[in-house]
Amino acid sequence: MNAKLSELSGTKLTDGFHLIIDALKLNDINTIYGLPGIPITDLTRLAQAQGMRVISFRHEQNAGNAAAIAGYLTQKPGICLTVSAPGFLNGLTALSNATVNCFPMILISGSSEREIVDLQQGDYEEMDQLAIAKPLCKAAFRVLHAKDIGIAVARAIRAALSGRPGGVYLDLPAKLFAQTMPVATGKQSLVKVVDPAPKQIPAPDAVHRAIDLLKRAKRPLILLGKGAAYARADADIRALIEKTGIPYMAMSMAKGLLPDTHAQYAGPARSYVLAEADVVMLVGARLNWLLSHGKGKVWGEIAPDAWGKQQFIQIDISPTEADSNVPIAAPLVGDIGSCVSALLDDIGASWQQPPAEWLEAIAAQKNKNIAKMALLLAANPTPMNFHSALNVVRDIVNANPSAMLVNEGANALDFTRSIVDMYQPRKRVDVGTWGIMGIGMGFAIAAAIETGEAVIAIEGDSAFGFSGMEVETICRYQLPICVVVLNNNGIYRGVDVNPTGGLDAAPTVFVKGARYDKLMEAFGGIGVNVTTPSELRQAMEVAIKSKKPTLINAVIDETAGTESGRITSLNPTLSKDT
Ligand code: ADP
Ligand code: TZD
Ligand code: MG
Repeated sequence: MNAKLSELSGTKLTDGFHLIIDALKLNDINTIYGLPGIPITDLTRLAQAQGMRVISFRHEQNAGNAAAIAGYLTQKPGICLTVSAPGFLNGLTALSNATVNCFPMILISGSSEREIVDLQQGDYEEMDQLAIAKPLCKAAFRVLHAKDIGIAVARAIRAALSGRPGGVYLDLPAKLFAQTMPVATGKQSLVKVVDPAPKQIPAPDAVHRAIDLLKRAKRPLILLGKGAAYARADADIRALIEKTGIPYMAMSMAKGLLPDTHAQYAGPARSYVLAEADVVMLVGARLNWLLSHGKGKVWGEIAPDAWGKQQFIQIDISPTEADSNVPIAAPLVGDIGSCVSALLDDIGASWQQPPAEWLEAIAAQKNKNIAKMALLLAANPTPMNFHSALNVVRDIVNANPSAMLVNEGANALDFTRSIVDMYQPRKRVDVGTWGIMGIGMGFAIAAAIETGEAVIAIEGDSAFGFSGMEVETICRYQLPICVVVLNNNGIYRGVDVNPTGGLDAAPTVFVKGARYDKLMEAFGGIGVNVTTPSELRQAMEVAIKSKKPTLINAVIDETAGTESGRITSLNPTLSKDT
């Protein structure tokens, strides 16, 4: 029925714009991270008018990263909204990264007219976006008729959240938005998704098998990954660890699931326990490159061939994760909440603590490493180095345990991960599975929006550059974000020279003495330049207290970093003969 006819007959109409917003709101999705333009400008306006929070970014990749981490932090898919072709492609990196990291997210992009795109007749921002998105995310859908919007949004939500979470692409051709239908029919077409992430209960024999193996272990270890943090089974995970007395390790985003100061935390003895454990129980962590594929190299350090002889229990929602790198003796397939609670039921009252020999060996190793680190942290060299700067951050996080910590860079990442203790679950978000640069400001913005907590972003100067323009967004929304740029004049270090003697700087080196703090001042935020730990401490304390957008340019010794941070071993080296 066209608009005129409906007016005549008195039927009120709705359109594609309204239906999309109604469908999201019906499913308790109330925030959109995006960037306006044809054909979705009115969608952003209408969303705001209808009471949704619309956070408008300067580049879609940052909006996409914001949506992705919002998904991780809330267990609801984060929404990123972009224009067609280039905007879509800008968002796609974030969608793909979300999928790789198992973060639930939906990228909604406007697209050009199907008829023109399919005949390749050169429409405005023409691109077959659905085909491009498909291999890079968990699921991709296109909606051609307004009556299908409800079901499409439902499918997208279910695909993002169920099983292993991930990124979903929703393609909305421009014509869809203006399509109308009677309000009542439109309402009926919407779907409230029931139980979008159904529990997956593990099989009892798989639970017994896991417990059996754990009981026989002489040197057991529990390894928590970000899947465990995402699952929000915090109390049961803690109970399992404390009841069994088994030492545990946390992957970077699982830090704080139990406080890093917990007596059973083996983090400071990482290399030792990874090499020496005989049975390792993985809880929402994959045996990918971050764990040397379970085969024996730990962050570049070659462990004795113990890894090959280790036995694994793996708790994961994805059945095909088991045996992906090494044989898994006891796969436990299900959601982490159900699996951990089944394990707790099964261990019974008469659990034997792990052999004292193992616990003592870990404690000795841990104490040795902590003492070594304490010396480095206490030193106060000039210029400031990563350790003396991060010693301050460590204290600030200790004093503000509910603050969110965002972290990217190479040395800036690796040192922060090992120096800054976390105390609460899901407070640390970082470069994740890909080790991707550019998540910084997007993650920081969504962390502030979704949690309402103060956010501390510890950034390498290179890492910061990937999303630095979003300081304007931070100022515009007046977010309580304190960005600390650990500025060592470049990628890894600032000391490389151009071997030809030419005028171009070496590829890893930036403008010396750059003042990133001025960037924040340009938009009305607080910028501070610091060269000593006490100046850094003062500036961070003021920032956290004031909740004002702040950027601290922390001048770090440009010789302090190492190539690739702590993953030097992954770097192919030049042959000496070439
Ligand atoms: P990390 O990088 O911290 O080691 P990974 O991203 O490699 O963590 O692994 C996370 C794992 O957690 C993935 O294999 C994913 O399938 C799994 N996972 C995510 N959510 C759940 C859940 N609710 N229950 C069970 N497994 C989950
Ligand atoms: N591009 C993208 C998207 N991701 C990447 N990981 C890289 C490039 C390569 N890369 C790293 O792995 S770390 C890094 C780059 C460019 C920056 C390191 O420099 P930094 O940190 O200033 O951020 P440090 O403290 O100087 O090591
Ligand atoms: Mg740097």
